Amino acid sequence: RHKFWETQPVGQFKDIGDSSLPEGPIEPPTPVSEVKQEPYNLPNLYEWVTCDMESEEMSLEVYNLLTNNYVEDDENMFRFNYSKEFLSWALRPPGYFKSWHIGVCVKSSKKLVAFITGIPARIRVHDQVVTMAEINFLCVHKKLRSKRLAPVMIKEVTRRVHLENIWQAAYTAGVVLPTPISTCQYWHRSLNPKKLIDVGFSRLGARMTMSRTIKLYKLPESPLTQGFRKMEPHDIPAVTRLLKKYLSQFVVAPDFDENDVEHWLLPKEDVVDSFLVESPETHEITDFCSFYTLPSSILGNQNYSTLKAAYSYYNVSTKTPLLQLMNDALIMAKQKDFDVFNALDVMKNESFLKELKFGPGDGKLHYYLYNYRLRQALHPSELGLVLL
Ligand code: MYA
Ligand code: JJ1
Repeated sequence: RHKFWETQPVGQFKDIGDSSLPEGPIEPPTPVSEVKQEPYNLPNLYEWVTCDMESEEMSLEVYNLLTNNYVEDDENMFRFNYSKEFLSWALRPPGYFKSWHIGVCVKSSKKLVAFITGIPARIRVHDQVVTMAEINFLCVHKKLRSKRLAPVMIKEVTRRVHLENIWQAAYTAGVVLPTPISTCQYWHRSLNPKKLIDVGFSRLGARMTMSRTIKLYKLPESPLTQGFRKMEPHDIPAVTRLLKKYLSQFVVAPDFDENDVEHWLLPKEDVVDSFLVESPETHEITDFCSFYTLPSSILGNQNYSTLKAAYSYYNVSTKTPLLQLMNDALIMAKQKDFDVFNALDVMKNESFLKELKFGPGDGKLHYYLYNYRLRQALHPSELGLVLL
């Protein structure tokens, strides 16, 4: 059934439920000197290109490929439209490898037709911190689909990750592959219900009028929690401590240091927004919330071309109830003109989704590890990891 994935060191469907298999790496590392030195072969018309994401020209090519060919919903009404600034942020974290930004182009014209990326990350699984690659942005041009290009690209990124002496990876996908460590549900909170209905993102509920719907989703103009403010550079040490402690309760979570927090969580306009609660009395940082900006192109609507979506990222509550903190996050997203606020049922999110009027979407997100076996699949609430 999965001619490619059956050959890879990943959990296999036939092994589900076999608790005699040990947790941890599926195959051992080999000396880096034994890693294949030459790239895998591509069909003759194509060649590998290492994408320099610092070059304006190259990042525009990547942006255009993804804008026209990346992930769509099951009815092909919306397509993710990551911005150039977002891609530059997502692909250049501390310690990134340019060699992991891999393109395939047509030899004759140099046109970019496929892409896959990795970035380095330390991810804790139970009590083991493992250096991994996070694999994302796998994309093959619509005209080149089903030609088995994806397996070659996955093998090539694997080879280049191995060359850095890294032997595990984490990735997510909307499709079921061998085999998910967890399956999460997308939830959506309408901020601009009229537009969402007009573009077919949501429907008018039964026995609901447009004006009742608009009233249902109304939010205050500004956040309600005393001491709620935007995160600033001087907050990095306190946010790192808060987040480290909070993430320690999940089975799979990133192991963030101050450099990671600076990169991933310091606000970056139109890319990532982060807020915290500073106690008015003690000036302690007690709570934190964040979301990233990922618009979708609306395919074939007369009136609108983009849906502005915020995606829940890392949230920490120690003093402010999570429900109240996320209500303030919704207020900030509305203030910033987002149309919808999306979240997965990871971490503690289940505790606020229904009460804050999120509804389940038609999409699921499956989480995977490469060359690392878990004895059992995880409940989404055991996941402390959000990939972009
Ligand atoms: S998830 C986002 C994926 N991108 C999209 O959905 C964008 C729109 N779609 C496309 O561009 C194409 O349909 C893609 C497949 C490129 C997805 N992850 O070339 P093919 C398997 C893994 O004929 P195409 C993200 O970015 C499929 O089961 N495998 O197919 C994370 C089949 O294998 P098998 C996938 O449709 C990516 C084979 O590919 C996916 O032309 C993580 C068919 O190849 C998928 N999303 O192209 C990648 N979709 O026969 C893995 C299909 O066995 C990383 N397939 O069933 C693994 C870790 C590597 C590093 C390890 C380091 C140590
Ligand atoms: O956005 C998604 N679904 C929307 C739109 C559905 C359009 C028709 N298919 C949806 N809307 C309902 C919202 C409604 C609001 C009021 C309350 C009730 C709910 O359900 C879905 C997620 O649900 N998104 C996708 O399908 C996009 C792909 C998801 C897989 C992503 C793979 C990522 C790869 C990563 O690295």
